[in-house]
Amino acid sequence: MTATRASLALAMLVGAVPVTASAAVGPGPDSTVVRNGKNRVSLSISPNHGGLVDNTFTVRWTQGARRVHGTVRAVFTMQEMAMPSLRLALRRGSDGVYRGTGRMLTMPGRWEIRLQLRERGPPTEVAVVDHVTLGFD
Ligand SMILES: [Cu+2]
Repeated sequence: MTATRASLALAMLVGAVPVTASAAVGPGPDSTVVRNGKNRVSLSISPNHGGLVDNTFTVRWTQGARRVHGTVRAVFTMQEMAMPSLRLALRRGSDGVYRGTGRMLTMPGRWEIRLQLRERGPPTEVAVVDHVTLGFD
């Protein structure tokens, strides 16, 4: 049995709205919520394992009481080294929840995950830092 520990260490807002918010979770959780004004974005990662394995990214994005309807993509950038960013388009389900699965956290380390919403006007962006550690028991 392989156990991989990962945590979302820090979440912050960047992008069009000049307000910075932060959230810290851990140790070990795989979900977090970031708020900014009307935007409330929750991100869950399962199983949040590093390496060449699939992870599923689930995003619930609301503005006030409204679920957004635009396109959401996730951009993955490793923090410690120069590697090309990876992009994953999330699909909006009939339940209004965005999901995407892929081999995005390809190495252990610290990943910035930028969630970008395009609906109308300038995109709204939220950034989450995901600290992925491989642990073999
Ligand atoms: Cu790397």
